[in-house]
Amino acid sequence: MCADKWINELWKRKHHIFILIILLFVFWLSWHTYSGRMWIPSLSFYCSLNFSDHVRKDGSYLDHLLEIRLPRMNYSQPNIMNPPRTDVLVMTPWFAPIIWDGTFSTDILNQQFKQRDVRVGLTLFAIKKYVVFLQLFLETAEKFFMVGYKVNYYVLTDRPEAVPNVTLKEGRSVVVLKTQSNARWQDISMRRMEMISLFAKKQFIGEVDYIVCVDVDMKFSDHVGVEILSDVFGTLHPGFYKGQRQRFTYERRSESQAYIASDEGDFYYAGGFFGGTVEEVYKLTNHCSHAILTDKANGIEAIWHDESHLNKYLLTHKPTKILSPEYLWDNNMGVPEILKKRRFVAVPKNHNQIRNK
Ligand code: UD2
Repeated sequence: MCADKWINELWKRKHHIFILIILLFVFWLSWHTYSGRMWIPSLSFYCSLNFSDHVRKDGSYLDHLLEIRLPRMNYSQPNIMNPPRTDVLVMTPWFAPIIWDGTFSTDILNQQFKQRDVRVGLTLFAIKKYVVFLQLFLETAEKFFMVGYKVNYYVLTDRPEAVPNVTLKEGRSVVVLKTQSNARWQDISMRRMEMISLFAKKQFIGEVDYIVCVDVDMKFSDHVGVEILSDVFGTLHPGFYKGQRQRFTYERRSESQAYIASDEGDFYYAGGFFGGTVEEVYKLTNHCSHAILTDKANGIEAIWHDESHLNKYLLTHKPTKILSPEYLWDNNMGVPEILKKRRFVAVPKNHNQIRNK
């Protein structure tokens, strides 16, 4: 008797139950299409199943992959017996290329990257007085940085009203992201890791393919293009590219998360120029910001702040490309013979006048 009543009730509500089942089915399928990108887009799984595991298994997505096909091109043949650079290391022991002038063809790379229609984000922190560097930075970036590509300059600043109005080429924009300031310059520098990881997750992932993270007290003075792009890249510090690992200014106190022993280390990377795909930059910055917080909780601050943590990360997670000091030079160091180009150069600053102001 009781069961009959139940069945009757259910039958009356059959439409509701049907809708509920459909919703549960959609939820279940979209859960399986979740891939670490955004949850909401994954609900549109009917149109884009690219990242779904079960679709990967069936392999049909292979038929829709973008084909990069180079046109007939005119360039000099690579010569095995005559390498373009013999004066510098151009490859690491883990087969990551080191980018020096003469080692790449901009024409070939542009053909490849243009067909992929890559979008590049550049993060730029201008907190407190550092807004004074923005004008020159942006003007020179428009001349030399990723010319011909879609670029978002993400300017993170506590003074949005001080961001200059620079004329930009088509497809390029300045995106001002208001952020807090810190009392100490060391904290401002270190907090960049946290802020980049937060915005990578919340914004960059939906807007660009690669993120390039640089210091603002710099200017471009020569071509910096897609030759720098790779999953994760770091840049050789101009002060240490020739040095022995024992002499690198890594963090040497074992209590710090950034600790590197004196018999370890490949290169000394500069804190002022690194990047990669949004996913890899998220991993890097999220890792470093947690390491910085752990240090803080343990009452220790790494000797060169975020740069020390970056060096530790790139030791244990080898970069897939390395930029030579052409990509981060300081004219106080003169111009050695091996440096054919100075592409991105420090703008002289008076530390006392600019820091903590
Ligand atoms: C080196 C590194 C830098 C960082 C720092 C850590 C290079 C070229 N630079 O730079 O990346 O690792 O050491 O000690 O390798 N900033 C502000 N407002 C401030 C202070 C800093 O916006 O008040 C931002 C700004 O983007 C600046 C960056 O933080 O370019 C790094 O600060 P810095 O340039 O004063 O540090 P520096 O020259 O010691």
